[in-house]
Amino acid sequence: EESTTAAVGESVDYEIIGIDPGAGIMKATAKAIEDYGLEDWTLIEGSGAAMTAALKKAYDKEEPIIITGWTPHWKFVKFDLKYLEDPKGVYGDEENIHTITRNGLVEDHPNAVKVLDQFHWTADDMSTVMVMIEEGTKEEEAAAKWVEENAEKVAEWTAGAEKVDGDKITLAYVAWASEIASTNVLAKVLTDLGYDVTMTQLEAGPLWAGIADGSADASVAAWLPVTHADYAAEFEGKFEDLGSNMEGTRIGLVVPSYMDINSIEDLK
Ligand code: PBE
Repeated sequence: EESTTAAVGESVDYEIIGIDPGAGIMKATAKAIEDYGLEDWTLIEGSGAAMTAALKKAYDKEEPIIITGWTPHWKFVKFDLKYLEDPKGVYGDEENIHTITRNGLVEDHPNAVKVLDQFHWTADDMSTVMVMIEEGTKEEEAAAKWVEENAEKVAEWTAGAEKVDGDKITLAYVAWASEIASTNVLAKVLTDLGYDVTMTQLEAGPLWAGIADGSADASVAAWLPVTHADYAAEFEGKFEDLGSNMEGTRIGLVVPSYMDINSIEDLK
C-alpha cells in the first residue's frame, strides 16, 4: 500500500498542477494539502490554459497527472477523467454559479439587470459553448452560434427587457474556460439588446474588488457558496447577488481514469 502511494507521488514529482493563484480551487487545494497531511506535495501555480495543456500532454502519452479540476469543463468531454474522493469534504459539495453586480447597477441599467437576473442555463449548455471554443471556434462566434440555436432560452432571459441605444456596460470575468463561455454568451445577448459591452478579463481578486468598487458592472463568474466564499465575505454589502445562473457545479482534484488511485487519501 505504502509503496503504491509513494509510487504515485514519485510518478508526478509530488506535483499537483494548479491554475491562477486567485482561483478558489487553489485556496481549497492548499487546505487539502494541509488537512490530508500532504506536506511532500507542491501545488503548481499557472493558468487554466497551462493546466489543460499539461493535461493534454500527459493524457496523450497515458502518463500520470493530478490537476485542480472543475465541472462544467470541456476536459470532461474530451478526456476520460475522474475526481479523487474527498472524504474530508475540503472541496465542498455541489455548488452554484451566481450572477453578481455592482451596487446601484439596477438604477443605472435596469434592462441589463433584468437580463442578468433572468440569465439561467445548464451545465450542458455551457459545455456546448466550451467544446466549440476548444475545437477552434472563436469565442464570440461560439457564443453567437449558441445564442442563435437557443433562441427560446435567450427569449426567457430578455423577456421584459427594453432595447437600449449604446449604453455602456462592463462584464468582468476570469480566463477560466467556463467563464469565457458564459461571459461571451451574455455579452452577445446584451449587445443584441443594444448595449455597448466591454468584457474585462481579470484575476479573481481584482474581479471581486472591481465589482465592489464599481469599476466593473457585473459578472456571471461567482462560484458560491464555497469556491468564492472568501471574496463574498470580504466584499459583503458591496455587491448585489442576483442568485444562481447554473446549479450543480463541482471542484476538486482530478486525474485521468487510467490512474490507479481513487481518493485524495491515496496521495498521503
Ligand atoms: N474555477 C472555475 C474557479 C471558479 C470557476 C473552479 C477554476 C475557481 O476555482 O475560483
